[in-house]
Amino acid sequence: GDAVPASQRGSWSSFLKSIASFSGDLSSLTAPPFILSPVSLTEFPAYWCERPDLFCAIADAKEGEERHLAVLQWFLSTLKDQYTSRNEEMGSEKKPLNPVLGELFYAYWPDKNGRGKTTLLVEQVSHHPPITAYVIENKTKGLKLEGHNGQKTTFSSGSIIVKQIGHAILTVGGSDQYLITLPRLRIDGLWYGSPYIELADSSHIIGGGHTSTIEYSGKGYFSGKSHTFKATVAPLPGMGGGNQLLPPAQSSGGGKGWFSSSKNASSSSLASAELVIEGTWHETSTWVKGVTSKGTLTGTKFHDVTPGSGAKKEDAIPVGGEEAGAMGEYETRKLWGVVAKGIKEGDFETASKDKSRIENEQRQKRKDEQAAGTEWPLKHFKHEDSDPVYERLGKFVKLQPPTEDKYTFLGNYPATLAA
Ligand code: 0T9
Repeated sequence: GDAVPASQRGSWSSFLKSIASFSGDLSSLTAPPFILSPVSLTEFPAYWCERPDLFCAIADAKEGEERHLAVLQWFLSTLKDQYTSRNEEMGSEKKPLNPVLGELFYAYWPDKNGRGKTTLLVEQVSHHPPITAYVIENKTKGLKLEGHNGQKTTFSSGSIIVKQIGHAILTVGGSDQYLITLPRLRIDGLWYGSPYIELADSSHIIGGGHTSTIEYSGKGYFSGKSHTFKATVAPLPGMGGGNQLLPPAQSSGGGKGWFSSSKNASSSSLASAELVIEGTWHETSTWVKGVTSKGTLTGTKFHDVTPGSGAKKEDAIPVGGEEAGAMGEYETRKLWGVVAKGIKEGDFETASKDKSRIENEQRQKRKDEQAAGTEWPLKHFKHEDSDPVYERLGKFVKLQPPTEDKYTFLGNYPATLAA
């Protein structure tokens, strides 16, 4: 069936034509009303922590293999929220509001069962191209996730291909660091006006003496099923810290070591120590090769985000209104308030009028800055041209590009988040 309202067919097909003849920054193209989302991209980093119990479990896991697997389990469990939640909540993928430079989103997940408060601070650090920087922190657990996100889009045989720019770094206890890279997206279903995301290629988690390579595929690929992945976890010898690969002679023995319960006990090749998990990222996954330091887990469940599963979803509580004080006009829900209300209530005239007002004001600000020879100052982050942690950890899987920009959080939490 066709999800495009009859009255918007013309504007949808011209929108598709403009996408097809365009590459780079899709966010600035004007789309027909039925495909608009009332939510700005500055709210998206909340997806990283909508299952705070899994995030906090990382801190409780033993450094090394066990913690690396906790990071992988949390990461996989964020994918459903990151990439299918608009379909579930709004019927299809929608075009998010394109954040303005300096736009802010502050939110938190409250303390529960002694896990402590988890805070989220987001700032739009670039408008052209759009780049969003964020920090998610739980001081009680000693967890900090810092990252930034941008997109490079192209069009290929009816689909939008989105290459994600940026990465995230998770720090546990101040020094145990994990580099997280981001998958490629393919937006399908455009022709019928019901876009959805499929993940493609691969992404990595590197840290804790291990590396995870997560390969993604969809309908018509190796398994034929949507939202399929295969994660391969391998130890990184010589990385220091965490579980290192020990030759069999030095292994502790007793059935719990890397090799003792495997058929290849005499081999010290990396491949024999590999762990493999397969499944669908929006549902569940299973250990396919599960000889871990905790015993043999082959055949048992690895992650589960189906409704009613253990990994509960909790929406972030936004800090706004009175409390937002210092954010002023730049608080995302305040800035886009009229536009969002218009989109939700079908009053697209009001929505587009206010959207134009915001965009014109922004253009004027940039002109004024140029005339004055000044630049918009970032509030919470400092831009750097390279990221030493990305460079150091990325070498293990020969990441391309070999370095990336970095947005370093200045640590200047507003009082409302610090408490
Ligand atoms: C980081 C996420 C990202 C942002 C969005 C591609 C996209 C903008 C970026 C990558 C988050 O961690 C995860 C989820 C969804 C991604 C968005 C989906 C999407 O369609 C938009 C792009 C810019 C469009 O709006 C394309 C036009 C639209 C009509 C298709 C629905």
